[in-house]
Amino acid sequence: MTWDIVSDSSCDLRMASFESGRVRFETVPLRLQVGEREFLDNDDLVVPDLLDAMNQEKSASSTACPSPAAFARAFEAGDCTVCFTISSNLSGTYNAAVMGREMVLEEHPEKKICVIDSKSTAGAMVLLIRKAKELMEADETGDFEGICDQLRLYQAALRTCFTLENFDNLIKNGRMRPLVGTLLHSLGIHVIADATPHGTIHVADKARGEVKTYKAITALMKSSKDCTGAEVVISHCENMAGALKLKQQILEDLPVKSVDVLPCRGLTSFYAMEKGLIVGY
Ligand code: X90
Repeated sequence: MTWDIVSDSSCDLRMASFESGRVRFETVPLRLQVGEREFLDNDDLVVPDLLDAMNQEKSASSTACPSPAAFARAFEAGDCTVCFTISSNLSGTYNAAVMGREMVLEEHPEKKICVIDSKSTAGAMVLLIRKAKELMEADETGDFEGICDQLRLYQAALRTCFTLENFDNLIKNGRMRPLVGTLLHSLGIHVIADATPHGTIHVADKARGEVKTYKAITALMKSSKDCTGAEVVISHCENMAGALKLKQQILEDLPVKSVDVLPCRGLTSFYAMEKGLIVGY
């Protein structure tokens, strides 16, 4: 019996950085359309090339979820598969995965496939993938349903918040309501947003200056749940320096267990844009 984890590419974890003797990991890429150019968000995508293309392009850019067939191909590979997707309130990816599951089960009713809506993206999905890997590697009885139940509970306990220099792509593509006050950015004010329990985006706070922004993020994290022993994953869009400062602030302010930093892949780079920081915990 083989264990598989499938995720869409918004998870920010690259296939090449996953290691396990027992569990296979595959990401199904979203597509990023920048003017006439299409970028497939696979391990080969070079984020600075994507950002350059976005900076040069005047016409509208957009993204598209994977097809059900792309998920079906990924699901056919394993006996027991858990799949995580970006919030179904932000993307059609979850629906595509559910349809891909149905396609595979028609042909192979013996396969076990569970699709979980992360109600988030990025770091929260990394944490779900990590937990799934741990549970699968430790499994001795083939308790697929038990593992899925634990992952659903873990999903519900995870939180996400983020701060971006630029919310244009989220707003232009209808993933977020326009911000009030367009002068915010020029005044050095940073907007801090978080994921609602339904997986939609909510503007939570504003802060002026870098230090105050990071402190406001840790205050938001503290008020959102008890962070004792929490694992935190920061993904950054070409902003390692900011990610490391935020990590330091989190370690100073909160009793978390760990803070990992990783670069955004294509989809989250497209929306977070340069300097964006996304925190899953
Ligand atoms: O189907 C598609 O084309 C994909 C659409 C994705 C839209 C939004 C991605 C935002 C990623 C900001 C972090 C947001 C975390 C909040 C989760 C509720 C970058």
